[in-house]
Amino acid sequence: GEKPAHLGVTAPIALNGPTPKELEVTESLLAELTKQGSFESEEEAKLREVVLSKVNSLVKDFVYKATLARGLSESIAATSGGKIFSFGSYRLGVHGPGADIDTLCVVPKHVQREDFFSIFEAMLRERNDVEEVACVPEAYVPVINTKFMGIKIDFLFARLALARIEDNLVLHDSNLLKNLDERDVRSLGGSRVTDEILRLVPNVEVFRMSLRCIKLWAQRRAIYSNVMGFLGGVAWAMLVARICQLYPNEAAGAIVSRFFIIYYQWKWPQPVLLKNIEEGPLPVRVWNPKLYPQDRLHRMPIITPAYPSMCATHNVSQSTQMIMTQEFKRGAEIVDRIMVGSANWSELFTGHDFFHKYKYYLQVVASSGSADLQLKWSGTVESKVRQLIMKLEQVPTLMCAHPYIKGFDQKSICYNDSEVRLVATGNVPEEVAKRTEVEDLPKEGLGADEAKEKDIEAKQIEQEEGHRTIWTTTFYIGLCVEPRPANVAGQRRLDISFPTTQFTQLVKQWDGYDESSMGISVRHIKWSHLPEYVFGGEPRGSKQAVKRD
Ligand code: 3AT
Ligand code: MN
Ligand code: MN
Repeated sequence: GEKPAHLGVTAPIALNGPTPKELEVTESLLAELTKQGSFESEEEAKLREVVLSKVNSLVKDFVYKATLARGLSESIAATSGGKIFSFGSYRLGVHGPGADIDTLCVVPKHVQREDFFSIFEAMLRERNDVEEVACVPEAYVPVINTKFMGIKIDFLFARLALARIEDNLVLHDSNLLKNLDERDVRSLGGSRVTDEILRLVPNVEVFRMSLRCIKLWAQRRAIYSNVMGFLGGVAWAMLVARICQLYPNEAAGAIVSRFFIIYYQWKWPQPVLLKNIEEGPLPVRVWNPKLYPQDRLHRMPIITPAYPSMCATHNVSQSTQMIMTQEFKRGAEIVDRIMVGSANWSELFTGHDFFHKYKYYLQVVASSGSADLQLKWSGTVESKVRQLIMKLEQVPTLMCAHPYIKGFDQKSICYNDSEVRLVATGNVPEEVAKRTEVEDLPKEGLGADEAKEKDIEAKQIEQEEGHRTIWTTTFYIGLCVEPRPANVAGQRRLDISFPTTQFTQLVKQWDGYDESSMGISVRHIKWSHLPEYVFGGEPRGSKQAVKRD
């Protein structure tokens, strides 16, 4: 058919190119992004290419070996092929120094998923240039996390219903998804979405620079987290891509400016779409609020462009939507001033003030007796925090329950049960604080081995000295309470016992929950009782100096 006149579900808003002023702010944006460390070095970029070419041969080699191991002939093995596709921030071209390379390994039909977690895993482990091989075969999207010549790689696996995987294979055709295992369909999704986003933006370079700016801003403002009900990398990318479609000839500085104005005023729950939602060959659901009541609950729907289209933002709650809207407004105001020359880009990237903002905070502590357990237990609790947020939103006097985007990991040496109890409820006594250290748990599977090593180390100390090591991960939720009406005397009571009890019951329903080795505690504390570590070494400031809601 004929190429459409424009990309996107509507015609562009404007076709003009940048004004001299817009070009100038785009240049200063590039300078600021560079200064803020958004770009990797040339050496690192070259190293990534070397790594990718080695990984590509390794995957072909894996297909060859797995084909022979399945009893097929040497000639079939030699022509079975195999191909890698990158996705995530590296594929989009917006990755920072030290970012991982998300890599999908595509194999022919006779190579099985078990082969990936045995033969391929062994091939990784036997290499001298590979460290930290961690398999997570039971995950929703099964993955091997590793480090190849110092570059982190997440390996996904997809087996297609094809006899051989040619070098020129592309994953665009939805018919490729027919007759596949659900896990293969999900694993292909990340790559198909990333490629589709790139196909749907009019100018990839402009898109990249704009997205770098938005990612940095969202990270600094603590609104970059899909799990906690904000947006993750894919959703931010789609938001930026839509603005690029609406202003196809604009420069990055102008795209960022329109981004804030448009999303501040966006009529949610009107969805953000990069193209019309397609039907396809699978018996799976495609996002459709007319058909599915569940999809009508999405407050800020941002829909992935590759079949089967899904909502990338189903975790957004009333509170997180409110916070993001405030941030869009702040962004619009600052960029307005940048455009007239009365502010610099650095102001946009100023850090959040989450730990200065509220009078009361909820402190959620997940605790356990081993690093390995803590990795899973804290992940489970983290994934349920948004359920707590939604329950808190039902409390009449609570206007907003604002989750912080990450938990704080610590490790405490305890001498007795009473100390253990105090640590597990967030009341770390002064003596125990001296025996407590910040201990970042290896996130996202990478370093499950590392966690086991830590456990062995802790067990040795315990046996020698009779101590117990307690791992804790603490999450914070800022509480915004309705101001007491002037004519009503006395304290406004805030009763959150119901949502917190429901939450602790919910997390304890987890399959792996074990009462004797895991703890969960929720309590509310005043701002002045926040522990020092949340301020990240900065002075916490005086009570008067901060504005709190
Ligand atoms: P970084 O530069 O790596 O921080 P990114 O956007 O590449 O940013 P990730 O590597 O975490 O972020 O994720 C890349 C993609 O992998 C995004 C999403 O499609 C998929 N993905 C990430 N985490 C999960 C998960 N827990 N389950 C399913 N898919 C995931
Ligand atoms: Mn990544
Ligand atoms: Mn990754």
